[in-house]
Amino acid sequence: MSFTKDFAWGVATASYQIEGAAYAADKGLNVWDVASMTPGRIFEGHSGDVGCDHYHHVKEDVEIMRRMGVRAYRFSVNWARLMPDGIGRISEDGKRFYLELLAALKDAGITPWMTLFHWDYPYALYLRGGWLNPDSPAWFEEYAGVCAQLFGDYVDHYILINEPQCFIGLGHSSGGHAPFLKLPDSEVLRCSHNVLLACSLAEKKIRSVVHRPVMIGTAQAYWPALPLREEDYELAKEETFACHEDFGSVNFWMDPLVFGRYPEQFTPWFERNGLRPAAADLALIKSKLDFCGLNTYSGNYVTRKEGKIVYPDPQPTVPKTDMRWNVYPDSLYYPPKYLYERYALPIVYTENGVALAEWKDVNGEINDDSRIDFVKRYLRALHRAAQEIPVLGYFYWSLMDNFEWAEGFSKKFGLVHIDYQTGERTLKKSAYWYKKVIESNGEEIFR
Ligand code: GCO
Repeated sequence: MSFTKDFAWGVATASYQIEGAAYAADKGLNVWDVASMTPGRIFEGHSGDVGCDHYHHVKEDVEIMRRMGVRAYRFSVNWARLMPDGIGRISEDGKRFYLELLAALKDAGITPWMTLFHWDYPYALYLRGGWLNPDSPAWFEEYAGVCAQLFGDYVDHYILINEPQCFIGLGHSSGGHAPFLKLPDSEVLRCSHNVLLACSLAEKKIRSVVHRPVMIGTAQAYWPALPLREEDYELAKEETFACHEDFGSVNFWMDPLVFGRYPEQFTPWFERNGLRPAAADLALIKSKLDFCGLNTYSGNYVTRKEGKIVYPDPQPTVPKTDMRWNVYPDSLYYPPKYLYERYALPIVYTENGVALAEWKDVNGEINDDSRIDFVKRYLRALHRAAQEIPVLGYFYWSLMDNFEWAEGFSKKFGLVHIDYQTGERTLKKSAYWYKKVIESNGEEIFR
């Protein structure tokens, strides 16, 4: 058995991480543009002002994907590039840029998967309270409608938001990402609720604007508990869905969207923090999602010892990526099953990949064998899952080295190396290997 014939073999990027051109034409600022102006927030003062400069290399980057045989490309729209004030006015330049990208993808035979929001929140809306503002769902709905209207002829696959766990959890609660807020849980829960309302309004809006069947989902940061032994499966699943009183769980976000209710185990936490969601809100939040998009890099093993739940520390032999994330290929086997059992939605790996400490060698090559090994191991696990549950696609994070948020350009996830001085693109050994994976519809991972 192999991956389905129309499996979406893809690569992923996000606007702020690759576009650069932060001050092009009438683009509005976003919270990451502004965050990078404050010293101490981002590694060695890096910013996405220029970075990979994808804005000026868009044709070349699509050509690279074509050469790699990529079938699907997940990218995001920079909200304030398209709508400088977040709502109202549309930028002609922003519109032109994304239409140019979409036309190039079409020529190259690559299916676009468009993320509406990958963290670069318009600064103009942030100044009006951002996700705390009760109007924020309607702002997002308007923006989603504009995207559907302008790009709907090209786009059948929509990812409403990327990783609410991070832009809300890290961005508004623990303060490690833009807008670098440390709000009390009561306020962060309001933000979260508005994000869910925003998703549901956007989902309905897109379907009403694009008059044909489209696929709509979200991309969730999913860092699951893994069964140490086969018999720990149910325990690991329960732990994954438990309330840890933070914003990191996947069911905290997915249950309301799929079932129209928050997970029961979260109620005591909500009550302590004054969140009493109105029944009408929950009915509205319930959305029609077509797939469950997941971003997974690793997880934590769990087991039971003498009746107690324990998370054993990894053995020193466990390989770690340059993010210090443990290489646990099981993360792509058990966890998609937990979610399919819960939501009965087909799974899409909207992100998976590895950061390595690497550089161009004296011959101008990047022989990233460890990346090939990482993807091979994770894809073997996913292949095993795909024998049991529907899996529609896999997007390697990322097409190119890019701006890794607070880590700046210090972490390299790309299949393509970027020289940030010259803008030169160089395919790494893994890019050629991934091409073979795609051409063989996955058979290459068993070689
Ligand atoms: C996220 C984002 C990506 C990251 C990637 C590697 O998960 O943080 O979706 O933008 O760059 O996951 O950390």
